[in-house]
Amino acid sequence: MPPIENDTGKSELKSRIQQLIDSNQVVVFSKSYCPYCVKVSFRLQHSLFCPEDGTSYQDMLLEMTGQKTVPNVFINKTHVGGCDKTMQAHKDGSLQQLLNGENESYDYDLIVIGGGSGGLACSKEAAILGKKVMVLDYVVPTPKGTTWGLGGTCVNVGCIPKKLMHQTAMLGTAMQDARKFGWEFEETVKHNWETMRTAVNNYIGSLNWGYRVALRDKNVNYVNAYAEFIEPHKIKATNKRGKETFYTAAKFVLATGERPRYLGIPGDKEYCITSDDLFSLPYCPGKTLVIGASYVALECGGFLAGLGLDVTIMVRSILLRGFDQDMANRAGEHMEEHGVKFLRKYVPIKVEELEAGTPGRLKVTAKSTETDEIIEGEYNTVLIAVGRDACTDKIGLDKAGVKVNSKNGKIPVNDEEQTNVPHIYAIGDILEGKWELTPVAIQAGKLLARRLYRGSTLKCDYINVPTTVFTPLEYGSCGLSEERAIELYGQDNIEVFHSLFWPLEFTVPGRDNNRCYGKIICNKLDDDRVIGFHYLGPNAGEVTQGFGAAMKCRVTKEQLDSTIGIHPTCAEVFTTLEVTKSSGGDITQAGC
Ligand code: FAD
Ligand code: NA7
Repeated sequence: MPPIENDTGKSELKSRIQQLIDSNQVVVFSKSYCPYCVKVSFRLQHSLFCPEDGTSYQDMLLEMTGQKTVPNVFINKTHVGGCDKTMQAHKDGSLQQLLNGENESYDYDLIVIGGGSGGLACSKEAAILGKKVMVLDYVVPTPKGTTWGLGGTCVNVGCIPKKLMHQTAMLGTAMQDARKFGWEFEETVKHNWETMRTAVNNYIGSLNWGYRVALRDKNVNYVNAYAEFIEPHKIKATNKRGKETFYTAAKFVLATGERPRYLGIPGDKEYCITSDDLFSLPYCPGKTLVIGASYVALECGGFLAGLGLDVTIMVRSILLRGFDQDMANRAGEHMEEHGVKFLRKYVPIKVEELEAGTPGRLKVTAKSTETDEIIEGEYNTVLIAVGRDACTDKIGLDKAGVKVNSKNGKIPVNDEEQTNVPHIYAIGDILEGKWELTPVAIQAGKLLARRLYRGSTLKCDYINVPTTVFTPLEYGSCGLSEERAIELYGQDNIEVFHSLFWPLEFTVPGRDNNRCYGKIICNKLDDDRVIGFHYLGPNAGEVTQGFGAAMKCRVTKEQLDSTIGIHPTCAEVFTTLEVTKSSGGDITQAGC
């Protein structure tokens, strides 16, 4: 029989399939000659359904379940998936539960713990796919008592306030530039911290509200309570008044994120703040010491300096560990040229209060990592940014049997974000060895829900994830650092092309000549494929996003060379890279 083309035929076929699913405990759509179908039929001890017009059935099943391949298994009206998923369900016991009709005995199909980037994406997608879903989100106040609304780190104490405050700082630079372009305004320009904080926090409030509405619209049950496992399928939820409620679910997704780490030295929790406090600080922090030298430290130190504050960054070893060190140092040099002080190779040992206030005065004692030297300094605010700990130690994972890496509290998962306990999954920042970025958590959460409830097989791809560090001169990257490329492929097998450049908009104000920099790392053994992309300059996120897509398409140096640039832009530098690092050639740029 030819495939069914018209709409009436299609809807008849759909209802025929639905009827089969609804009226049989087990249905295995199959092809008679398929060995995987035979394997599944043997496991289920159930005969196969092999329609004559198999192609039409397969097309319709694709539409209904997202799965085209056979076998396509349904048990008690629930779509199980293909051979692998059925065998997996047999292994983890969920197949037997489905056969016994036990799935209906849980309160929810899915409970998501953590309403941040990953948890919200996953819970909404699962609800869209018709599942009964609950998401629990609860913010434990910081030692300073700071707390916030629904949406997790990114919205409340991460990407969003950080980028808005970075923008505030950039406007300061733009104002200085503006005079050179002929704008005339009063010489005394001041920044008002309270106005910025209120505006940023009002915007965050609108996002918190938007998330609540979105959950309600999609029928996700949102509960503002702290969740912890008490049994593998049961959690206890404690709300802020201490009231305990218990819920069960067939499946769980852990998305509890991370919180800032403290130093464990006298005075840290009493007198210092972290990024969790900074963005809603009710007063201007004043002279600030930032402790730590990664991402969060450099971004916060960068925008505070851009607001005109006296900022010192205490660096234990290197800047931006894990990132390309050539780029990290260039970003750091630019900060230093613009007034940020770096105290290199020191670690704090004690923080004391000299005077209480908003801000008060603090004394910090630090010691050299190389000698016995002890130094002291006075600051209004000390911001600790020495990494973040996964929120996995107080959620009863031992009661559920979920394995955690005891060294860092991270959760190991397979390539389907499944923990060692088959019905418990994990996504986002708590995963071991994965990117700690909002879009990564969102993508993982969405795709997980589709695999669980739509028969999809698409997995989250953690390779070539583009990212940007919003230092005063922004740094965007995708793929490998130069160090990692050398480690993986050997110095002789890679070629690095690079160039300094001077954005046109910097020329009239006469700033930062030949400070911006672009670099690509190519694999000579693979057609000069670009395996590392690095950009230091304005709008790094916007520039890097597009090249990230090109790298997903496995762009080569030749393809970049044959791409016509957009003039006058910064990104065009990547279409004209000629000088190799190994040649030692001149990379300064003059004119276009
Ligand atoms: P989160 O968003 O942290 O959400 C976890 C939620 O679970 C939180 O609300 C938490 O309170 C809650 N929770 C924890 N335990 C429980 C429990 N037992 N019961 C109930 N609820 C619980 N990423 C970017 O992509 N771009 C950026 O520019 C960027 N900037 C950042 C700047 C800063 C200062 C920081 C700190 C992070 C930044 N990130 C950025 C990282 C980004 O915020 C995270 O990768 C992302 O939020 C991770 O999402 P998640 O779902 O794993 O966890
Ligand atoms: P990271 O990336 O874990 O970096 C931690 C930084 O803090 C790093 O520079 C460390 O130096 C430094 N550090 C760690 N412990 C100490 C002590 N005891 N004293 C001084 N300095 C210390 O953390 P971030 O907070 O920047 O970012 C975490 C994630 O949050 C990030 O991936 C984003 O997605 C958001 P080291 O290099 O180890 O010497």
